[in-house]
Amino acid sequence: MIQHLKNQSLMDKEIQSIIIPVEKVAHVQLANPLEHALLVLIKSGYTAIPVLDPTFKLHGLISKSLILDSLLGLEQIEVERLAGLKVEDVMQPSLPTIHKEETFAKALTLSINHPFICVLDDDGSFLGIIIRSSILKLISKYMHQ
Ligand code: 4BW
Repeated sequence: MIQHLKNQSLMDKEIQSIIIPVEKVAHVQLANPLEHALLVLIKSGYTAIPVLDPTFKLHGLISKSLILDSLLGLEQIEVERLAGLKVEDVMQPSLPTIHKEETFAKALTLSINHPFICVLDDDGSFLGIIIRSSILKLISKYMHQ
């Protein structure tokens, strides 16, 4: 199968065709109240989403589990903590990124451990994300050709 995929040059392809552009990516800003991030996560249905700044630079990732962890008291969830926290206090600052002109092979490797990968421009601006399901869909398409 790998030989087949290589013959089809899938692995050498750039990843532009499967990028979800920034305007379609649910995201929050560094300075947003944590409660806002929780609402975006609940309403969008996603587990985790990117954190950007006002100039669309990527700063990290916020997830339902990071938020719940931040509310964990000794014996109970302390929901009142939500009011005093911002996204930047709780976000995970490291997350996988890929340059828009890198190959599908790199995106595939990163997707083994990450459900989505952030795509960056030459100047580090956030362009969008590549999601694991798009990667699997493309491989499936090539396999069935
Ligand atoms: O709202 C949803 N619509 C659809 N069609 N599928 C969904 C939705 N929410 C979840 N799913 C499915 C997808 O198959 O569950 C998978 C895991 O979701 P996640 O991780 O844990 O919220 C989804 O897999 P995926 O499409 O490969 O997406 C992988 C991850 O990428 C998601 C989420 O963290 C992120 N993501 C996907 N689309 C996004 C997004 N983040 C922000 N904006 C988007 N538009």
